[in-house]
Amino acid sequence: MSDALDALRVPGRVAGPDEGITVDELGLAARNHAMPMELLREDVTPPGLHYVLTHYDIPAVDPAAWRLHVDGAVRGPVTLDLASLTARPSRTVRATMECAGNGRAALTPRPLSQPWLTGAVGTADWTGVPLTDLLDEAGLADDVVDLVFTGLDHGIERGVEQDYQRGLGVAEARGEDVLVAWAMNGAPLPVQHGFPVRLVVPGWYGMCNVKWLTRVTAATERFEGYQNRAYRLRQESDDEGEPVTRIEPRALLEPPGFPDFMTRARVARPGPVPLRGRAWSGWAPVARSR
Ligand SMILES: Nc1nc2c(c(=O)[nH]1)N[C@H]1C(S)=C(S)[C@@H](COP(=O)(O)O)O[C@H]1N2
Ligand SMILES: [Mo]
Repeated sequence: MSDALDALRVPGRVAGPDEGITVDELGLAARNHAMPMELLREDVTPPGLHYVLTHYDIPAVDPAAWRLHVDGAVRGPVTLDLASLTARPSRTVRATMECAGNGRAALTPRPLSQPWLTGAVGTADWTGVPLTDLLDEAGLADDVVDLVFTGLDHGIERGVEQDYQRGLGVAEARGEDVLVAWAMNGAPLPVQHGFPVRLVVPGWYGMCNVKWLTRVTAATERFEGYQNRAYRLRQESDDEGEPVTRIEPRALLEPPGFPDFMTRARVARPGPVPLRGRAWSGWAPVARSR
């Protein structure tokens, strides 16, 4: 097994100057999908058109057997089944989620990965139990610094075998809009978005929003797992970089006119063409919309 993992322990790389999208990247692009840009016209992304990114396989989850565990440095660990989670007081939060890699296929040089153009974004109404309520029930120890969220999916990244896991600082995790969500747009979560339950951290890039959530572990040391180490903003590949956290301000236009099938080049008839778009930011509300 370790020889097999060693063979997969290849460092990330950027594409050569004339290197096109690789077959591996095509495979990722065919599994995962963007939001069609014309759907920027909708306040809430219609069902099935929210972008999807899944690193490993979509796990098979039996909702009757599923449990959420809140454990680690707590006074009393809590285990909930789906019926007891959904019976608790809930709230609904509208959140625009964006993958930290949105736009990477147009970067020069281009990092090899899921080759997003601009559509790795979507907006949904998420309903769930505020995480802070579950943390209160378990009783966090005073020296907790991070909450670690574990999904039921499992795979390998750069030779590291892992469950999908992300850590989040305790102050951020206690935000009133941070949800252990069991509904998307008023319906059970679609399987590709984390059925039966996912974490939603409004304002943070996608990687924090752990799908197929099964465990929340209170940790007294900073979590240094793969997914927290992997997401860093760097200018050069050997920079130490800065951790990627909240969504940076961004704006995109609804494509005007009508498209050419192959190239997506836009054609508009002569005359005024109103341009509309949307802007979002995970740091502060967008102050002006026109
Ligand atoms: N368990 C698990 N959670 C995950 C992922 C994953 O692969 N596994 N991908 C993350 C990334 S990188 C992004 S951008 C978002 C995508 O969420 P969506 O597919 O619901 O749009 O989920 C995040 N949560
Ligand atoms: Mo992502």
